[in-house]
Amino acid sequence: MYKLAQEQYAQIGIDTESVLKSLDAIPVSMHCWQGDDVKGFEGGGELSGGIQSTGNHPGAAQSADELRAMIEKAISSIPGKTRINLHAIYGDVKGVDRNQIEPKHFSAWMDWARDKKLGLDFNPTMFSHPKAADGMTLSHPDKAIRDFWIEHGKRSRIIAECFSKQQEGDAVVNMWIPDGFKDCPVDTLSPRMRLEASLDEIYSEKRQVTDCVESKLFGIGVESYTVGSHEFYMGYSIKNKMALCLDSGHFHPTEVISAKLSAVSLFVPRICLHVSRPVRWDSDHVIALDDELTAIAKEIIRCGLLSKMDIGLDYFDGSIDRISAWTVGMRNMRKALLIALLEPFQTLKDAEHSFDFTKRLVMSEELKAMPWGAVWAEYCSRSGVPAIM
Ligand code: RNT
Ligand code: ZN
Repeated sequence: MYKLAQEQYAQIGIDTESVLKSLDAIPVSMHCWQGDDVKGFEGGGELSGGIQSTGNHPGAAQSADELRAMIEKAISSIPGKTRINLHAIYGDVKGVDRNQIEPKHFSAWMDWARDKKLGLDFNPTMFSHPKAADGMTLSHPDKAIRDFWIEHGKRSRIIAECFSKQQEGDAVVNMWIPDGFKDCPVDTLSPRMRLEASLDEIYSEKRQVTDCVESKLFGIGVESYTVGSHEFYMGYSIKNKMALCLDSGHFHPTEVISAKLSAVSLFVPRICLHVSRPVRWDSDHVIALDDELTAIAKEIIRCGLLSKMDIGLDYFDGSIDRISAWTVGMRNMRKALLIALLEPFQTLKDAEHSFDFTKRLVMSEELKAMPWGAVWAEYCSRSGVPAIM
């Protein structure tokens, strides 16, 4: 099947062998928090911050060792270069408050990652904590609370710098905070001024990491106003020449991140993705191989953005087997990238540049029936993972 597919793609000018090489080299960062419904290992505490994992499927990880074993199992079905995205609550942090975390609390993860040749990324955890109970962290009016979270942010960057030093590719440190209001605020400016000042302090020391800020539209109980909105972080990342994180679930329901990539790429040095699947709200369903996922991958490839992107996944479904949730999502991300790489982009581009929109449409539609599945199966078997699950 692969031989036939290879011939068919050669006819439209696509060399499947070089496509497979490119595909295999694209890193995709797998979020650790799918393994235990974003609970972490501090011991106790409810998930807060307007996000929610629903479902009660058995098998959520109860310890870091269990989580690592689950990740290893997932990776055995995932081809290509995988990174692991950690949150601060996943270290050996029982009894350690967020403003006390140190690299030593993540040494088990670092040893494991070195052994498995996996890159690590990091996220400060600015939710599910008594000091986030007012629904405000870095933008809180109380300086003591802001300082607590600033300290957490600084320490997160120190930990991530240790990751960068032991691996290929700097660790991404993604900053997402839940701050906002359920009902309409009167003063929308002051919290944003405080957030900007807090961030400036967190980033005041230079570190060998990819600093990244993640915007959001709303969360549960934070429906009316989010301090770190898209405009806020778009502006902040441009001004401070840092990476912007676009999460597929963080915009209005008909607004898609695939439509934002080319424009944003002109103004920020890096773009990180939290690829997710919002169903009517930021529900964080497992990503499916749907039109938007394919569109995201096509935009990345067509615009030549790979070298300035960090692709990560962000979803959490507790109603199904959690290891399968990872493998389905990770394989779908790679399938979408494969479909995008197999596109005779130059031919389509030439048609468009000469205003031959008929050819553009005819080709685009015909391409949908090309045998990319045979190329995928070949890729999986060469990578030593199952072609069919
Ligand atoms: C929340 C953000 C954030 C979290 C993770 C757990 O809406 O998407 O990225 O999902 O940090
Ligand atoms: Zn996210």
